[in-house]
Amino acid sequence: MNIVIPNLGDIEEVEIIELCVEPGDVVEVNDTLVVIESDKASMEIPSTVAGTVMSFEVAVGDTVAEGDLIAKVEEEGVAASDGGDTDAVPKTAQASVPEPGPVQEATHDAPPSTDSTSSSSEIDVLVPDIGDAGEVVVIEVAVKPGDEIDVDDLLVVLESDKASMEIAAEHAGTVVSVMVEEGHEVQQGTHIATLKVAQTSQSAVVESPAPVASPPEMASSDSQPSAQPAVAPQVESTDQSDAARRVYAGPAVRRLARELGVDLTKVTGTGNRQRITKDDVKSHVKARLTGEVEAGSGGWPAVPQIDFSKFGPTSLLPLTRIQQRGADNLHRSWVNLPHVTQHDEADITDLEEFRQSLKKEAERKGIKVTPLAFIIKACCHALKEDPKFNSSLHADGKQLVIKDYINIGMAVDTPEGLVVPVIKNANEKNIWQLSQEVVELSDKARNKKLGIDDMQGGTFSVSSLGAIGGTGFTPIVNAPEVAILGVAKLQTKPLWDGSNFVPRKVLPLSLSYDHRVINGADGGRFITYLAALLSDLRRLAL
Ligand code: CAO
Repeated sequence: MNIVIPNLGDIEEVEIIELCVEPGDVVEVNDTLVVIESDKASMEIPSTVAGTVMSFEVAVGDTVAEGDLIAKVEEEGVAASDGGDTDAVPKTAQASVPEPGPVQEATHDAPPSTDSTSSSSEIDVLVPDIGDAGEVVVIEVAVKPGDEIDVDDLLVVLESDKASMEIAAEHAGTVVSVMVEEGHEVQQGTHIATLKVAQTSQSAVVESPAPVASPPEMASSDSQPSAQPAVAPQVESTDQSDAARRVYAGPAVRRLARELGVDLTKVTGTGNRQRITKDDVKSHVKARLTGEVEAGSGGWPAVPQIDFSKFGPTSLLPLTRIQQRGADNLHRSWVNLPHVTQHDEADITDLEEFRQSLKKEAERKGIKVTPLAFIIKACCHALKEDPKFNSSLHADGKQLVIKDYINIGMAVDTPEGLVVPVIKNANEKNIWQLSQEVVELSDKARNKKLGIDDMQGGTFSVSSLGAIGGTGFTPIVNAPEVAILGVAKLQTKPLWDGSNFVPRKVLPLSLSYDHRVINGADGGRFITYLAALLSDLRRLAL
């Protein structure tokens, strides 16, 4: 049986980067024979028959195209001379391997992706052939309507219970609409997004291929985590003589590694042929945390791993996806940003009186007004006063990106975990509008109705634990923002008015900031100004 290169979609040539077996080896159906790689991704070519590998017709480094002969496999029970030299295209996508098949087949098999009702330059992006994965979950939506995208820019990330895959744009252009949200379940053919392509050939419009999906855990020879949010692994050295330095990991794994600051060359892969899986990356991080990784390899101080069952019964409580992602984000911020937290108190006796006086009017309007709306309003004023707090540190570490808009992220406690929806252009909204948006966004958060857009673009965050309690806490900055305000529970305290102690309503404030961007004096001025605004609302009119 001749094994040939299968349909590669619109990829013309690929390189052989690995021969996985040797002549004489006995293989089963779906055993990988070779790994090929394009400039977008790599994929395995399995044997379609069980038998003995007679010969390889290619060598590592060869460039091959669809239909090229790779290997000859003598089928079990079929004599070599029986004319069994028929070409066999591996049917990876239909095989019962535990991972989706190569994207190129998906591309080929995907329904025509042109929306017949839309203009000729609009292309519908569909979920490609995902093998036997059935339904997969959208775990990340990387674009929103209006975004300009380039070829290979990431659109969405899908995840099955076995692996994740990235769907990238095949055309440069503009995102017209995004049909899916995080958490949506999709399957082959599901409409993901519509793109308006900037420039496309006639054939691309008429028969536009589905986007290139990088199959999970696809091997790649990329030996360096990319600094860019690259979608597909970049082809670098494929030097087989130095196999130990090769990094075998798919795009999703590379992304995770980048997010966690993991050098993939230091990770031991446990997948097929030492391919690095997400679990490997996580185990590596755990090992670093527990000091199992050798000293000097960038490990953090060790946290001992303890068998708690030695001391009594234990059980495992799985974390929700939101909790897991939140943990990653908080950890990333905590280890990357030098945090300082500054505390102060605002006398909001007058604010509370005013707020109570609004109750009837608020009821008529159907709006619930809590102190939070005033706090957000005051934050907007303070951010205008010192725009450094409304900035992000530029990647070069030498300048600040000052944002002219003010979008306030609001921490919301939900049964699934902490989420931070964003009140856009909060500085342009009045107390009624802010109050309404606080309620709307927290309702959406608790009902799992937040869209990606609701959670993007924050420039400063507020975390209010006021209704719950506490006298103060140290919130973690929601990086790449540079500051966050924590609000604790209002208390009535005796304050000295110059001649007497009088009962006043005092609100504890805790401002955490990135000390690379904000120094203590800035922090002191910001929180003092904020407290002054809340203590005397007339100042908001200045
Ligand atoms: N002190 C005392 N009472 C307060 C208060 C404060 N600082 N802030 C709010 N309250 C009161 C409200 O006035 C309301 O009382 P009334 O109904 O009598 O007016 C009550 O507490 C409940 O408020 P709420 O929680 O419904 O509304 P909110 O606007 O204060 O907060 C939200 C909304 C979404 C921020 C909040 O519900 C929430 O989820 N907070 C948790 C945030 C969190 O988990 N942060 C930690 C993240 S780690 O940094």
